[in-house]
Amino acid sequence: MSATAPTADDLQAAILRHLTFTLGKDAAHASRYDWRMALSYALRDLIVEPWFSATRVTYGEDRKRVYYLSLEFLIGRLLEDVSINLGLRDVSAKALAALGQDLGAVIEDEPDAALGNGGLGRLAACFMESMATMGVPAMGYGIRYEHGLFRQRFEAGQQVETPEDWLKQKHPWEFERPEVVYEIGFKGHVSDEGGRRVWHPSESVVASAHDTPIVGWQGRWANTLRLWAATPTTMFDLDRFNAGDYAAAAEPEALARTISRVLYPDDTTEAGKELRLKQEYFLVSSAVQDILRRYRSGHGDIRKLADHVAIQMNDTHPALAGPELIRILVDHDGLAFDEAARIAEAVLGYTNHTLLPEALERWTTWMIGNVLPRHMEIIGALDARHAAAHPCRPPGTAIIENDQVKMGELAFITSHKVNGVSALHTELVKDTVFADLHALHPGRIVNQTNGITPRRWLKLANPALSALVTDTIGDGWEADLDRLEALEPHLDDAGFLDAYGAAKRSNKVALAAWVKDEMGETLDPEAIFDVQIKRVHEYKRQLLNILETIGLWHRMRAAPQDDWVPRVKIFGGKAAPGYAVAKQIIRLINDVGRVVNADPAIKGRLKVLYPANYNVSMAERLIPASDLSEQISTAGKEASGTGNMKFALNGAPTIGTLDGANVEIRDRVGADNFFLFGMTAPEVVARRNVPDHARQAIEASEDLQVVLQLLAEGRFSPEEPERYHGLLDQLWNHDHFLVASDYASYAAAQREVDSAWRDRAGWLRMAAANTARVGFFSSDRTIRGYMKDIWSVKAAL
Ligand code: 26W
Repeated sequence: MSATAPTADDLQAAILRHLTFTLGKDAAHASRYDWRMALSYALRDLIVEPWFSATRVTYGEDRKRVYYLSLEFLIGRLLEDVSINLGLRDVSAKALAALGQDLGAVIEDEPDAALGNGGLGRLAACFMESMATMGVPAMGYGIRYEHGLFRQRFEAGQQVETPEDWLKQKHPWEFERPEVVYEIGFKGHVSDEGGRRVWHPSESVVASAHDTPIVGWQGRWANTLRLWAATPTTMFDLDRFNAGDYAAAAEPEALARTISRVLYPDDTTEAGKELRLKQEYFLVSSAVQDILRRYRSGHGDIRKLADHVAIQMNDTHPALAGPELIRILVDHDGLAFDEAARIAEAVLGYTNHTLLPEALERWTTWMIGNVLPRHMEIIGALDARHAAAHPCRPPGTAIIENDQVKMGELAFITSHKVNGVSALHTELVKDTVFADLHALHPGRIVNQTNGITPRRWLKLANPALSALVTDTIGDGWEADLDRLEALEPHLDDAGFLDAYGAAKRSNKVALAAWVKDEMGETLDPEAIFDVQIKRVHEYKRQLLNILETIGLWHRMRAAPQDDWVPRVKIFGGKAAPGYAVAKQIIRLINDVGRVVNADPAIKGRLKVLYPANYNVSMAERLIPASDLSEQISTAGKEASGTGNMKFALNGAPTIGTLDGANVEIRDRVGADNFFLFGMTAPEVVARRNVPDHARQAIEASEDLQVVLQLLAEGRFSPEEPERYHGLLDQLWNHDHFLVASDYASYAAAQREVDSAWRDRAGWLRMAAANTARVGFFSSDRTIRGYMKDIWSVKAAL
């Protein structure tokens, strides 16, 4: 950022200039939207210089670049994040105040850019911010969905989805790039011409670029997030229009735009829909064409591509990048197939984010053969090449099996490095889903434990705690999170712990005020704010949480005179629209909340809340006000989790299983600062083989039997007593995610939480120890790992 940071007066002038000349609004008639846009443009102006200089340095020093390909970037809001990274949050507040505006209200006016489902998409957003903060020459490639993840509201406790439309208002953070366009072909046929294979697509759309600068901490560098929008090759069919067939005239455009119209809301089950495949290829082809155009503009020898380009595939969704790169190198550059495949392997890296079988993408050879005939040929050739190189490879390692193209195997075989996202997950990737390929390619699988950006998830979300940290250990931790260790000596300082508790309490009071406004419920800030926020899925076991809550409610009613520790249970999360069981679980939580929250017998000592439409902005509001972090997935199922890191950083100890990154969090914060329960991953596998494991567990637990009986008799759905009989049947007779078998251990851990809470100083020390010891989980550290182990890239700062 320019030498002298702008003063509040400078910024005020810039805001007024944009209000007047960019928005054409008189301050006297400006709306909150206008003020937000004016401030956004004023701050955006200050990003341009570090953005341009980053590009100049990268070109000037011919630096190797990282290209991060992802179908999802769960960015959230940008205004406050940009103001903080430019060090201008307070200056912005002053400038707006001088203009009679409140920064908080202006910030709230910005819609979330909800271009993702959950963990995978948010990780991509944290990575982009970390790479900009560290000065890594990088570019993110994604799709500019017109509609992000659906809006969630509840009708009688049931999730109802409505289209999200973040672009109904202008998006101030992007620059349109009408000159950056690529034609993307689909379908058609492949012919032989002069010994070369030539693809003749029968359909095509145009990908046009929209660039959003992502500025890093202290505004020293900014990278580009390039999002592609689909537009028609032919805008408008005039003949049909003149013939009065207006709909038909507009059809080409409508059809083309369909490709970037909406984000697929599934986060674990592959849709298998042609449109999804087209979205994946649309992203991959526009990105690879853009990467090669940029490379060729400064380099002659395409064989040296891997020295200058690293491409990371965020799960299998961009796995067509390999075949697309090889297509261009063979069909356009005339390279031999084997050489093209070697270049692709040296360029590509693949990150696996899940072991769930239903999430591993498999496209039928028919579907790929139909939509991408030339790529199907190349995939076949890649498989043959791999078979030739490994004659005794087990059949499961093949890319094509049973008329299906396994995108995991394709991504693995076309990459020089494959990584898992936590230590446990990476071991499970080696031992299960890619065990045979691991044996064939030892050393290809590496671990890169996930991380989160401390700028958004502490500095922005929790100013009270951030100020205390800076007061205690000085600043600098924002870009070097290991410095939090300097808090260690203060863990036994009563004054520090009081201040720590005061910061947490101020966040809880603020949240209670918001809940009062939004939901009309009164919260006791002295209660434990016990929070489970994430996508709703059976493996994440929101069901276990609500069943234990019913048990607690029942015991409170049975002994209202007892000195119960007050508890506020907060749930947040969306279910994929087609995921019926997850929707039933949401409905159950709301049904239980309706009964518990209105129950005078427990005198408000237990509340169950489910604020609708959980998203990045809501996470920023809930996490700083949380006391307990629910990370209770069936061991072996949550690849990493990143919410777990955000809670620990903000002083909410974890109640959790040894799953994903929980294992590493517990190792670092210490076993006595973590409420562990449940089976380990190997125990889960063993327990599954016990016939009737659920029935046995239920019969062994009085508490659980009482809970299930209340459900069976419709205690929370008097208007439809049998409403949860399906869920109960699942539990008694399947319970694939071992809710029943882990129930007693979970309930016992919750009682440990209650007794720990009674020791105020002890709890505060535990919370502060979490903050002090999770510096490792900064996404800056994660990116350093990728740079060293996968991309061989140096930072420019
Ligand atoms: C094809 C449909 C689909 C869409 C998204 C399948 C799978 C996904 C993602 C891989 C699901 C996801 O978000 N996985 C989460 O990734 C996080 C970042 O690595 C991890 O922290 C979570 O544990 C993992 O569930």
